Amino acid sequence: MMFTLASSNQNWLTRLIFRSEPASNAAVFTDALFMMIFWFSMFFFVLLMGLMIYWTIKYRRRPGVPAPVSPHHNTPLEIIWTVVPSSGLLVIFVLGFWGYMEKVTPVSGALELKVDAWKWGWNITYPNGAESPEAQPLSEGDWDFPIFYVPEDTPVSLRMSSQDVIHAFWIPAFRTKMDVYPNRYTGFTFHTPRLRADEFVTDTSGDEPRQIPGRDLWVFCAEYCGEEHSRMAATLRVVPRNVYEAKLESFMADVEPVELGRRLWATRCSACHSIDGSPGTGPTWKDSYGYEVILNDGTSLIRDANYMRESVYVPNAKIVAGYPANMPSFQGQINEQQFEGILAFMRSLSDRGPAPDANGNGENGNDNGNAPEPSDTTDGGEQ
Ligand code: HEC
Ligand SMILES: [Cu+2]
Repeated sequence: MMFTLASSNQNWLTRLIFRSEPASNAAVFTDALFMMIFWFSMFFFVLLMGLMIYWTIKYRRRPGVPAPVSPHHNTPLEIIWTVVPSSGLLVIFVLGFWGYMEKVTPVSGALELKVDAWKWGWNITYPNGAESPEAQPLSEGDWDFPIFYVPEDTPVSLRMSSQDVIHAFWIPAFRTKMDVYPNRYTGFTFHTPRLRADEFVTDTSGDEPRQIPGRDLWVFCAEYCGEEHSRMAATLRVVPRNVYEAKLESFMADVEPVELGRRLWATRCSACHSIDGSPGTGPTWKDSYGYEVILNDGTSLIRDANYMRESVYVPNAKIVAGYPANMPSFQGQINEQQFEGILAFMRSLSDRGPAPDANGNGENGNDNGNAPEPSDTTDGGEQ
């Protein structure tokens, strides 16, 4: 490409407009094209307004001076003022289309990441099925948002879909955003920057925070998607390849079911389900497992493992009274091991459902008999 990161030099104007350094060659190209359109428009604005003001004054009505007859046609002039600006527009179109194609065309050998969007969060699944459990606030005192690791100097292709409404995956430093739809894949490709020797980020995943080579780029949702839209953010962390590979291994290493459940809750359920009893879009998980729930058809049952499983995979089968039926299905999103983790986590939050490993309950995965209350009432509720 003719514009590369090396040729990027920001001045006060580009800093004012773009706010952040471009982090890829495609971003440098986008900035250059934007500035070209800016100066193109500026040139014609100043030219036309200048001539207009000059002529308004020069040919103003003066007493005793008869109004000059205006010429009504001049073919050479009309050709010039049509052809010159249109060829400028043609150049803008060709460059814009070219830049767009560079971004949306998948590159062979690119790292393929699956991006999931939902109200209100992002998740990225790596090719080996790993998911990053790490999170950090974007600014001091803010919520935690997930951190997604990508290796430096590598082409990355995103395959994105939404579980509910339309979102838009936006990485400002790449000057690229793309809508994310339910029931359809979209995506774009970018080349991650090569790190400079002086770039470090803080890795808080261990016992002690430590500095590792890396660069954090912001990710936002660029489509207004509901009340927590502004909190639909994440960090894209560019790290050296060996750090990236070590991270993927650690994500895949065995995690305790309760911990796995907590991570999944934090990244995928916490927008709607609290764990401290406070109300949300969905019912809280505190003291939920093992307790009675009243459904919107007036029946009731005791929340057990099968009910929880159905709620996750077929959420509309039973709707809790007083709540909207807007929980997305996690069919195909949450696998068996992950569901076991969520169940263990929910049980650990309830005084009627100690986690299976807490006192040996539920080790066989069969939940019958674990509910402390007799569960006969369930039958009436379920028909
Ligand atoms: C967009 C908001 C939203 C998200 C995200 C969400 N849920 Fe829900 N959930 C709801 C709503 C609303 C209900 C109540 C209506 C119903 O029963 O479907 C509910 C109900 C449930 C129930 C039944 C709860 C009860 O008290 O009886 C379970 C279990 C559940 N969700 C699990 C999950 C899990 C696990 C996740 C994450 C993997 C999740 N939900 C993510 C909105 C959400
Ligand atoms: Cu969104």
